[in-house]
Amino acid sequence: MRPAEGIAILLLVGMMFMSDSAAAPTTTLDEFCKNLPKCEGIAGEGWFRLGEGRCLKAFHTTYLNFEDAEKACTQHISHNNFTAHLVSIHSKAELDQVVCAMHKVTPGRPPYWIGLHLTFYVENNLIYDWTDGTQHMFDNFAYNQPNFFNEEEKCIETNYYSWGRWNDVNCAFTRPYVCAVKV
Ligand SMILES: [Ca+2]
Repeated sequence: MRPAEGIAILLLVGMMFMSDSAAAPTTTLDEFCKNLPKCEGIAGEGWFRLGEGRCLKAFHTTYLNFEDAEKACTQHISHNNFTAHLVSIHSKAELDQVVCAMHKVTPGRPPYWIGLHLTFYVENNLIYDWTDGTQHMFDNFAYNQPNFFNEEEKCIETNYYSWGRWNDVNCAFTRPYVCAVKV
């Protein structure tokens, strides 16, 4: 064996060891998400099924503030006369599908915008609504969130410390975002 080959093999073994040890938590999510059904009803790549009648896509390369992210969904995506919005989430099953769609394109777990935002508050009474107009009945906030810090945090990001956990932040922050549309 020539020295260069020996070094190459050592490097390869080292890389395999590193990726094995570093990937343990994500391998579980890879396994959990491997059967996420693709969405056949909408044009373009990267769309996955959401619940019974929607499709979703994680737009991971463009960072926008909350308002512009919602506009990116409403102004550029529609299907059969339905307009897309930032994703609304109504059950654990839907939450899992959103997490998997994000994880497939960004295993590093950046925070993403979802469609929940504060629409009314008086003292400790905080009312949140989904931008698509559906009823807000399901929450998955992280511990001690939402905290409405400095009375400035009115928009909801997900993946706060762990996949799928929500946090209220300043709407001017820029985040990648998840759009969903009826099909
Ligand atoms: Ca917060």
